[in-house]
Amino acid sequence: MSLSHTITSPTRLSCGSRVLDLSSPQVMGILNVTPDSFSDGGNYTSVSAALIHAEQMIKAGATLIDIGGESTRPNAAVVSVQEELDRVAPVVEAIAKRFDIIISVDTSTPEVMLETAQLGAGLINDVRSLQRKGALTAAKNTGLPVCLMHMRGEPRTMQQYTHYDDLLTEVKNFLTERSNICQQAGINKELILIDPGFGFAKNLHQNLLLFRYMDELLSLGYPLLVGVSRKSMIGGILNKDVADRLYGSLALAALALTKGASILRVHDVAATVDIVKMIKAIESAE
Ligand code: 8Y4
Repeated sequence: MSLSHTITSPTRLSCGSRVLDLSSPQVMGILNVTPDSFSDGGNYTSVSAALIHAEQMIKAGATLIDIGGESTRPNAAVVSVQEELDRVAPVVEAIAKRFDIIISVDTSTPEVMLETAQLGAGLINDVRSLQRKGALTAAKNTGLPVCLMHMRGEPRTMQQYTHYDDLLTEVKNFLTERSNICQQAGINKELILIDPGFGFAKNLHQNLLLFRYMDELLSLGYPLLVGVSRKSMIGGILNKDVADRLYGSLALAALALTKGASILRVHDVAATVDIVKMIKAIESAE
């Protein structure tokens, strides 16, 4: 038995007014709210489209919905605080009013953390690990759990920072440092999740290697969130466009579960939930 098997992380995550049961893996559905050029995200069309998408994912078995208003694509436009708020807040508010679901807000912006927490958000998913000015304090003041993700640089520059002497150790050290800083800022250890950050400042080989050994991150003692759905590491192996990456995504979802992931961040909720149920059934057979 390896050491990681003896290290535990919390099985109940307090997400504002709701509790997430992490005694078995959970599926986080990705809600797209990136608006087209005719819509500002806060209008009726985009809110109702988001509600329809959210309802589908909830019916399919998602227990969290991740909502983001800033694209992390390398060439994406910079979004102002007001723009981000205008996109995300109406959607968070509408979903919180209608559905019994934990809303994860994909943001690095303190104002967005504070405002969406007021509107019913249950988790802060920050790809910058609370490194933006004011983010640590804002996150602490919401009282919500935070997902700390490994990345280097900024989404627009991160692919310039793919030199590592020892990838796994450096990812581990980064997440250890960020989680320590969170706790020094007053965030309860039980409110921290970690994420290897697949596709963020990593080339194809590094993504594969990190995936293979990600179970070593369990030794840090935090639940692991994994986001690989439709990502380029699948495209790179299968040579398939983003629309044709479902089977590859499901293979990695299954593998991530066997490696101990607690939350899977995915586009294809129904298919992923079937995988979670099958693996649960096998692993609970005596
Ligand atoms: C196709 C599909 C191509 C998806 C690219 C992408 C993560 C995350 C993102 C993640 C956590 C993305 C907000 C990138 N990835 N949050 N966010 N972990 N915690 N790209 O891996 O999905 S956005």
